Amino acid sequence: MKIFHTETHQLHNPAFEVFDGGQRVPYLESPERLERILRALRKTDWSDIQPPRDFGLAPLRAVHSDAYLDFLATAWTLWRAAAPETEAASDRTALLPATFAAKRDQMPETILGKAGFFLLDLSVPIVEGTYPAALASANCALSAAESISLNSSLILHNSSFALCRPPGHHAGCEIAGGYCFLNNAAIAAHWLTRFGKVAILDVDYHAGNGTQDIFYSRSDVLTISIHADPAFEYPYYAGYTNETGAGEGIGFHRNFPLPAGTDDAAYLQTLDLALERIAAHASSSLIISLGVDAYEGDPLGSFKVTRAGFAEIGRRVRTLGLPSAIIMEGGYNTDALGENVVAFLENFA
Ligand code: SP5
Ligand code: ZN
Repeated sequence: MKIFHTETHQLHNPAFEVFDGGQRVPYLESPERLERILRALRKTDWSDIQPPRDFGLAPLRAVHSDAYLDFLATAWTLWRAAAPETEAASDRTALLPATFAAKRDQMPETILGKAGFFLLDLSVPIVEGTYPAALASANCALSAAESISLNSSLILHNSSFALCRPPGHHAGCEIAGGYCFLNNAAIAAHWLTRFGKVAILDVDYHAGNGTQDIFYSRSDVLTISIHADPAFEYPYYAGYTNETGAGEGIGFHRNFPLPAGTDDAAYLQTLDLALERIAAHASSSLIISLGVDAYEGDPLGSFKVTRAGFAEIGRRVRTLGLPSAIIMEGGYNTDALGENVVAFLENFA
């Protein structure tokens, strides 16, 4: 399997995030996550790991607004430049606002004001290397999309994996959140629409609110998310059953919220419904947002999906028989992360 990966992700390494309850904790979405997955992949005999190609900004501009991309590109420099001369450099290790936009019809002038506008929560501190790392992550997803195609067609039954971070599925058209800055899966999916209809299946434990936002009014990209019920879990304000698309896109978004404690059997039952909807879409390719935070031992999750569960989820998704680009999202049990990802991917190797 072609796997796209670069060390550039290491540049995004904030010292902390702020948890619900106010604790400042070490950043869970850490470079170590990918190191652990890489180690597990190197032990297999089917991993062909290569660096991504640079696709430039055009594929990003197709899903994110110019104002947002411009913010990400300049945020760190502007934030450092705004520091008073008397301030110690150590007081400004990240750009993280404390005020957020409840309404989005005014754009403040200062970088701090803009940060509150473009960030959703306290899990997306911007550091010096955030933008280059996010670009590299998107290029891994685009390279994975490109690798399931050849000249002007898709290669049947072919699969690829983007081993990338920061993840993407919480990033909307012009908002970062939930460790995500650029929506890698959405960028790859839009790129693949040149070959026909696309489906996105999001199995991360959290609702894919960013992906939902980006394709909500479109019928060419079907978006399906299976996740913890937002009534009790992040991202709280999207991911409900009654959100099914708007305008042209009505019927082309589906959420499958599940309760805390969801085990393999309950998860797989819902997966089968999701796969039926995807089969009916008759897309020419599939993007899988692969988070493994539904794992029973995940520090952010409440589900009880096992390693064997991930293997079975992968096996059933594979039965769709679609050219598939698998994009890495969440998963925070670093000890189990590599083996869980391999258990899923093996079906596609
Ligand atoms: C890509 C991805 O998986 N993003 C997840 C972002 C979740 N952020 C919410 C963090 C809430 C922390 N709550 C602490 C509960 C510890 N048991
Ligand atoms: Zn997640």
